[in-house]
Parts: sequence; structure tokens; C-alpha cells
Amino acid sequence: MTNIYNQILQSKSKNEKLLAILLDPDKIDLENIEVLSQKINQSPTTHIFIGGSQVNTNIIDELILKIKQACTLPIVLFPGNPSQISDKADAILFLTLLSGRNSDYLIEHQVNAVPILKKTNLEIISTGYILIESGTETAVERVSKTKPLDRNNPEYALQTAKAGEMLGNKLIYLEAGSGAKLSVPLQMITLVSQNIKIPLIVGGGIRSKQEIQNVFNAGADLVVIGTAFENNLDFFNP
Ligand code: 1GP
Repeated sequence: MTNIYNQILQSKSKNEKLLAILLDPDKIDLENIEVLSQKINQSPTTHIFIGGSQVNTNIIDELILKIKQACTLPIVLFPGNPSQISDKADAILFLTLLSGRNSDYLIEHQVNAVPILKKTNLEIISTGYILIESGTETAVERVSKTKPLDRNNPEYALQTAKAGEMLGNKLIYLEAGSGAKLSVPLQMITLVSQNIKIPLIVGGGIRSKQEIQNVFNAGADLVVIGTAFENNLDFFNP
């Protein structure tokens, strides 16, 4: 059995930063998986996240199996809803949208996911997911029908993250939304990371290697890159 969460904890204790590539199954051409996997293998990526707010295609199983042929990195589901669960992955971020007040994304989808998860051996990692306002409406906001938190109120983001930690979440994910105009403010990342004990994931709108470094320096333990790599497979080239 894998233990991806313990590895994340160990990395955090050693201050080793982690980097996840987010692959949206809707945007991936299965014919290109070999090249994509090769690029990932040549990059500093430590985890592959799979998911999206609204995945329409039904290729998640095939996508994961193809990646696994070419790549040994842990594959973690990052699902927008229970239809995106695949037993071919290694783990799942079992998300609850703490910033929103839509009960579907707070608990309904999670209840519906249980019978599906029971048939898998996925490692389940309880994750408090917090959407931060990022300049324009993002897919998460649209699909979840929730409002993001005020980007100028880091204290409230921290209060929300602390609630997740107290409820037993094992990770906190500060999310600006895929393709976000503005990424999560560094000052907010620092305040949250300094006041929670569990690892902190940050993603959304991070477009350069310098920005990744800034987000790590601010206190993120794991950074997620989706759009920047999707648009340019050579993103990580020196
Ligand atoms: C989205 O945080 C991830 O859930 C990645 O966002 O596509 O903007 O990199 P980007």
C-alpha cells in the first residue's frame, strides 16, 4: 500500500518542497502521453494530480494507465465530483470546499463518493479546499456556485484553514482557480503556513519558475502547476 500522505509529511519536516503537475483529462490528447510523460520525467515534478472542475470525457482510467507505463510518480486524483474517481490512481484528495457555503461541495458529493471509494484501494487524503478571489470568475466558482474568499483578508483565510485543520483535514489547499489572473497573495500564504501544522498546497495562476519559487518561499509545501505546463511542455526546461 502506498503512503503518499506520510511522504508529504516527511518532505515538510525536511523542508523539501513538492511540485505537482495538474492534468485535466479533458485537455489531454492520449496520443501525446508519451511525450508528456517524458517532459514530466525531465522536470522537478514530484506528484501528478488528475482532475478538473468539469471533466466531460471518460478517459481517466486510460489516461492514468498510460501515464503509469511511462512515469513512476504518484498519481493523485483531484476530482471536481465523484464521477472522476478512478481506482487506477494511487490516492485521492478528498476535498471539502471550505470557502463555500454550497452543501453539495461541503458534504453531499463526499457522501455520494463513499460507495465508489469503498471499491477502490485509493489512499484517501482529507483536504480542506479554499478558493481565493483571483481577479475574474474561475471554473471552480462557476461550477461550485460559491463565492471565493476576499484576497485582501488573509486573517479570514487563516480562520477558514484553521477550521479545516480542527475538523481533521490533513492538507489545506489554497486555490486561486485554474488559469487564474491573480495567484494566491504571498502574504496570505505566509500567514496560513505559519499558523497551521498540516501541509499547505497552493495553486492557480502560477505561470513562471520565479513565481513557483516565491510561493515556496512564502511557505507553500506543495505547488500545483496546470495551465503553464499545459500551454508549454518545455515550461521546466532550464
Ligand atoms: C487548479 O491550482 C490548479 O486547480 C492549477 O491552476 O491551471 O492556473 O496552474 P493553473
